[in-house]
Amino acid sequence: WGSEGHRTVGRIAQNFLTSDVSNQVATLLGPSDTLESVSTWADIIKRDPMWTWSARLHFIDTQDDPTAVCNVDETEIALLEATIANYTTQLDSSNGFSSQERNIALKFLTHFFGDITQPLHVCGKELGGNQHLVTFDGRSTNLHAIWDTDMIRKRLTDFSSSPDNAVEAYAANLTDTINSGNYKDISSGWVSCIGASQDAKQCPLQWATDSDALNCQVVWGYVLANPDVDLDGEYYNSVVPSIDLQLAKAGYRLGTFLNQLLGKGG
Ligand code: DCM
Ligand code: DCM
Ligand code: DCM
Ligand code: ZN
Ligand code: ZN
Repeated sequence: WGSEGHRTVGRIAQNFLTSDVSNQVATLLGPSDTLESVSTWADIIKRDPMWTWSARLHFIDTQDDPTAVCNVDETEIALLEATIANYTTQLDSSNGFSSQERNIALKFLTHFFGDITQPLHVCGKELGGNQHLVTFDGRSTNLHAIWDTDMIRKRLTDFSSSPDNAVEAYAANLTDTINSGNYKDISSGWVSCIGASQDAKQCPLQWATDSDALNCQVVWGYVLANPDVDLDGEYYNSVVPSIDLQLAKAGYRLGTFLNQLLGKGG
């Protein structure tokens, strides 16, 4: 996701933190930061020579062939799974990592919980759609960019004409939908692997597989069938429910995960 998507995820997660965990997060991040503000840190630093090794962690080039095959296998997820496991260990207060190490672990986890729900970040076709040129709102761009950024920016205009307020309002709307709206009965399924601590290592595979399933129809179906159509119209309308759902999943998972990891009496 682009910055608006990641900020929405961070803000939804923040809405679900218990007061104890919220205080721990505030201490770890420092007085000027929140899960929303640090959610884009991993994208900002990935081009710094010191951090270029981390750029490959934002996506998985699966052997997808939409609309026929959209699957993630154990080998493809292995690096991201190990990364999430390592940063989970570093963030856990019982393992003796410094507050600076824990701060960095929290920032990476906040970001990767977001990117794993962007379907094109778990799709190998045309470098996750980066090479698939499309038209959106009269402009030439690519499929990856409209999923990361353009379609979320358009969605945000439903919530506020001020871009600064829109992320907050969108996150509040998705939070309400999880608590008492259309996601109420399905949200427990999004986090079931987090509760099952023995299987916590399986979460990245489950989540990437869930995201990748969208590639075969929702993401690529219309695009491949209608190569010259501006995606700002019918296509945008057809995918908005999936964008809402994916951002809500990421935020709810992150909040639930932090409550479990940091809230265990420490
Ligand atoms: N980004 C950037 N420079 C680029 C491409 C992307 O700063 N040339 C930033 C803007 C987006 C974010 O990265 O918010 C998206 O990251 P990714 O393209 O890894 O999803
Ligand atoms: N921290 C960090 N990088 C930053 C800001 C803070 O690693 N840019 C770490 C240092 C502290 C913790 O986060 O251990 C809390 O920060 P603060 O000193 O701002 O409360
Ligand atoms: N990306 C991806 N799959 C790839 C290459 C890149 O999902 N095989 C993502 C990372 C960024 C965006 O596409 O979000 C643009 O990548 P870059 O900024 O590296 O061009
Ligand atoms: Zn991207
Ligand atoms: Zn990223």
